[in-house]
Amino acid sequence: METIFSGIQPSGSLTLGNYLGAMKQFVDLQSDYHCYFCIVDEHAITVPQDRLKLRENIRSLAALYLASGIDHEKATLFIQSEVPAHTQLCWIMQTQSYIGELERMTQFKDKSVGKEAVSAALLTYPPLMAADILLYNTNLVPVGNDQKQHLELTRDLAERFNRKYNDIFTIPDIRVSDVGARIMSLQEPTKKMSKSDDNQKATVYMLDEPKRIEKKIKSAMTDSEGVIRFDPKEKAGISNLMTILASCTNQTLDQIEEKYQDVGYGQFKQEVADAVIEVLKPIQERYYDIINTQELDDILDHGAEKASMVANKTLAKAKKAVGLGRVKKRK
Ligand code: ATP
Ligand code: LTN
Repeated sequence: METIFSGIQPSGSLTLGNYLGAMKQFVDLQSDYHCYFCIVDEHAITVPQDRLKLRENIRSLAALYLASGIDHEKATLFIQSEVPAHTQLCWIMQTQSYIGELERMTQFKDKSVGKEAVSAALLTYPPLMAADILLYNTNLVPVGNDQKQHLELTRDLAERFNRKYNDIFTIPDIRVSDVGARIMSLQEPTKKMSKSDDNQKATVYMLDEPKRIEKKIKSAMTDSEGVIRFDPKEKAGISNLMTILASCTNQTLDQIEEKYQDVGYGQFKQEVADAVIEVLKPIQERYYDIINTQELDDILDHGAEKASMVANKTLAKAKKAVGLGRVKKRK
């Protein structure tokens, strides 16, 4: 069986974008692959975080993985900072990374533009991501569209390392889903829906109450043409709502275009809201059942243990390949 690794940052409350672009796919994949799903808290602190909020977000994210349908008996669910091999291999991967290529990353540029002080860790975010993936001999990484560039760099770094030292790392393939790969902001539909957006109206959170979801979708930005047609350039708002509906109801964009030919925006928005609520409601119910239980801690403890066993083996090989530490004599 092939191996999948993916991670989500506990940098805020999860959004509908995170669910449709990431988690929903993870759930579908867990039966066919060996899966590692990680709460990447060390990535989250590359930008300032409130420590109490971060703690809360880490636990909440773990519960949302399970509530969305991740089965801890099939997949390994764990917290990045509880497996020290990630930062250790990251250091080695940093030695293989050029400052120029890191500075060219779109995410780095976006998150550092206009800022006076930017952490060095924001720049070295991709080698940590490469370490995450390479530690588990990962074959496939499912991510949203925005992470493609980081994945391409991971492949470059792994190939560079393998050429220079030993063939230690498996070169991972990227998997971006077609529908739901990029859910856009409800208020500025040319920008992606993001959990760190300051405008609450722009984002549907996975834990938003049904009434709030309905209100947000009803006030989503659209256009004045009055036609439901997929055209992300000219009709970004309507196209985004179509993507959301397609992804929530497993319909194609063509099917939606056909079905809503003679329907007004008001009714269309209502149907989008209903579809989103239907997807999120059962997840929310399971979330509140799990969030305060010891079982959640047990699952995360067990996950970190299982992940460490595999990660430490790869780390040992990489250290040996570059000549770190000692070769211990057997007694
Ligand atoms: P932040 O806003 O803090 O940078 P984020 O909301 O973009 O975070 P991440 O933790 O970076 O979320 O991403 C987790 C996963 O969710 C990734 O696979 C990412 O590609 C996916 N994802 C995030 N936002 C969206 C979106 N709007 N549409 C589709 N997928 C998304
Ligand atoms: N950078 C990713 C989160 C992430 C990740 C990973 C995704 C960290 N490590 C390894 C896939 C594989 C993000 O911001 N979405």
